Amino acid sequence: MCGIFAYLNYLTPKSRQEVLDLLVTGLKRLEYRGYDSTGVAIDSPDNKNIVMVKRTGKVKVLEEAIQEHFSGGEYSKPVLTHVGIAHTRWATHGVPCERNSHPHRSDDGNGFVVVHNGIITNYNDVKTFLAKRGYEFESDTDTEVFAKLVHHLWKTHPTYSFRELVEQAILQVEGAFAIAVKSKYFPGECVASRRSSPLLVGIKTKTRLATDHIPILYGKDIRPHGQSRELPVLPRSESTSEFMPLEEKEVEYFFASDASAVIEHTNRVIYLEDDDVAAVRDGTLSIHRLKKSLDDPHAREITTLKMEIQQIMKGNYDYFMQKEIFEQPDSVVNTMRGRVRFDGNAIVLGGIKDYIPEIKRCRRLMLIGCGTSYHSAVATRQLLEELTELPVMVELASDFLDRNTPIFRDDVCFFISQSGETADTLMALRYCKQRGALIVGITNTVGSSICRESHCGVHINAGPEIGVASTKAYTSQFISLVMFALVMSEDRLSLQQRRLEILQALSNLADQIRAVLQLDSKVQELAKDLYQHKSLLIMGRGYNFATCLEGALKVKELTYMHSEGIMAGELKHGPLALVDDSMPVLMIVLRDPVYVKCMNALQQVTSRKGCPIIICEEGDEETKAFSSRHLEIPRTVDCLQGILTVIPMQLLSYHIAVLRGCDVDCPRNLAKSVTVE
Ligand code: G6Q
Ligand code: GLU
Repeated sequence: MCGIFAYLNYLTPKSRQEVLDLLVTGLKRLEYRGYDSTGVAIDSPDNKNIVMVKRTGKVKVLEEAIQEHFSGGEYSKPVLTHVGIAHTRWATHGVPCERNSHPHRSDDGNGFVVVHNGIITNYNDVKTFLAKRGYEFESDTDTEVFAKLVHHLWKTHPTYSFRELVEQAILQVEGAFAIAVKSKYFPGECVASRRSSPLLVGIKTKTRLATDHIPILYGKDIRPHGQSRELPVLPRSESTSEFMPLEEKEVEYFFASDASAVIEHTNRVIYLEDDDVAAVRDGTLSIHRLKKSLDDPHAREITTLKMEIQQIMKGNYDYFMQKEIFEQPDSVVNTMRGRVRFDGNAIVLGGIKDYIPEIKRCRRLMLIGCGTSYHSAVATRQLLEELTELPVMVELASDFLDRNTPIFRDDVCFFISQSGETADTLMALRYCKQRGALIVGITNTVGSSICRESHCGVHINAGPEIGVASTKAYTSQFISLVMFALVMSEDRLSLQQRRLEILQALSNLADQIRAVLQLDSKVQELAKDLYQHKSLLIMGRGYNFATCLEGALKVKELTYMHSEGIMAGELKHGPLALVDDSMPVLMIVLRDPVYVKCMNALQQVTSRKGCPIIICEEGDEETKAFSSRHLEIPRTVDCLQGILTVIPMQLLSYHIAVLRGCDVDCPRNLAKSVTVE
C-alpha cells in the first residue's frame, strides 16, 4: 500500500512551485499509507522535459529538497496547463532508496513517467520481453516495467493516443495496482487506472458541474487479462466520442489513492472501479472500461464527500487498529497475490524459491520472533511439522539469546518481524548467521534490517500497520508460513490431499474473514460485559493455542487488564484454581482433532461455576449448549482456524479498550518498533 497523488490544472494558471506545494501536501495526507520513500515529477521550466525529484524517507525530506532546488526563478512563473504526479512508497520490490523511488521512467529522456501502487506480479515476464528489445532497467521495482512497456508500445504504435497506450499496457500486466502516468509526448494529459488498489479522481471547477455522471466508454478490444505473454498489441480500441462533462473549461483534477489528499481542494470525487481507465485530455475527463460486463453501470457517479480529513484517513473507522482489523479480507489476499495459483494448485515464493533445496536438506527449522510475531510461529508450528516432517523449534528472540541456544550450519532459522527492526529478533538473527545457519526473513518492511541481513525471505505484503497493536500483520505472517509449509510439501505424494484441502480453504479465507467481521456488534456487546473486570482468561489448545496467547496479548496491551492465554491441557495443573462464578473466561472449542479434549476442559470450567464465552463453529448446537454467550465462526480446515478465531479476539480487545477510554492506536508504554533490547 502506498500513496498516489497527481494534479492537473487546465486553463488554471499555477506556478510550478505552487504545483509542487500541492503535490507535497497531497503526499503528506497519504503518508500514513506508506512512507519509505517519495517522489514527484513535473514539467521542466522549458516545457521540453520532465523533472523528477525523489528522496528516501518521509515526505518532509522531499519537501526540503524541493525547497532547496526548485523554488524561485522559472519555478515561480505561472503555467496555464500542467500535470504533476507524486508518490509515497511502501516498498514491495526493491529496498527503499532513491533509485527505487517512484516516479519510474521509460527511458533516459523521461518520455513516460509512472507512479504505481501495488504489485505487478508478472513483471519478470514483461521485463524479459522488454530486455530482449533493448530496454535497460535502472531499479529493482516491478513498477519500472510499466513505464518501459508504455514506451515500447508508443514506439511500435505511433498513432495511438496516450490513453490507448496505457490501456494496451494494462492489458499485459497482472496483479494489483493503481497507476498514474504522465508523458512529455502528451503534455497536459494524464491517464490513470486501477485494479484491486484504490484510486479516485477529484474534480474542481469554478461553477457547479452540469452533470453528476461521467458516462463510461468502451473499446472493442475486450479480452481477459493475462492471456498472452507475447504482448501482441490488440486492435485499437474505438471509443465513440469523448464526453464533455463540464460546462466550462477551467478545471483542476486530482488523482489520489484516497480522499484525504483531495478533500481540502474539492469534495466532488469519482471513485474509480477495477479496470476503469480515466484519461484527461484538453481538460476533459473521460472514463473507459477495458472489459464490458452485463452489470456495468452506464456512468460513474460524482460523489460529494461530506467528511473531514481526519475521518477520511481512517476511512469510516475511529482508529487505525480498527481499520487494520477490517482490512484483513484484503491483506490476506495481498499476502497470497502472485504466489498462490488456486487454479493450478501451485505456490511460488519468489524470495526463497532458490533456497528450497537447501532448506529441504536442513536438520531443523527454527522460528524466532517477539510478541505477536512469535505467536504467528506458535500458530503454524504444527502444520510446519506435519508438512515438512522436520523438527520445528519456536523461540522468543530474547529467551533464545539468553540461553545461548546451540545453532548449527544445517539449521534454517526464520526471523519473523512486522517492522523488521526489532532489536531482540535482529540480534538473534546475527547470532544464528555467525554460526552458519541459513537465515530466512519474514517481514512486512522491505529494506528493513532483518530484510537486508537475511539470506532470503518472504515479504508479507500486509501494507503498513500504524496501530501499535499488531493485527493484519499477524494474519499475513500466519499465511506466509502456511504458504512455506505448502511449498515444502509440493512433491510429497502422501500429502497431496491435505495440501489441496488447505489450498481450497485459503481460497475461501477472505470471505470467511468478512463473515467473522460481521460479529463486530456482538463482540461489542460482550465487551460491555467484560470491560469493568480485572482479568480475562482465554483457553484453547492445538491449532488455537496461539489465538489464546495472541488474544491475551491484545487484551493486555490495549486495555491494561490482566489477561492470560491458557493451554487447555494445562488447566488441571494449576489455572483451574482461578475459575469461579465471577472470573471472566473465554474458550475456543472447534470441531477439530482436539475437540473432545476441549469439551473436557469446557466441562471442567462449567462445573466450577465458570460461565465462559465460547468461540465455536457455526451451527454447533452441542457446544453452544454449554453457555448463553457464544461467537460462531465459519468452518475451515483445522490449520487455518487460528486466522478466524483471532479476529474476534482483536475486536474484543479493541472494544474493551474503547470502553475503558484507552488510547487504542498508541497504548501506554509501548512503541510500534522496539529497537532496544
Ligand atoms: C503486538 C505488538 C508486538 C510486536 C513485537 C514484535 O501487538 O505489535 O508484540 O509483535 O514487538 O515486533 P515486530 O513484529 O515488528 O518484530
Ligand atoms: N511495487 C511497487 C514498489 O515496490 C509499489 C509499492 C507501493 O505500493 O508503494 O515500488
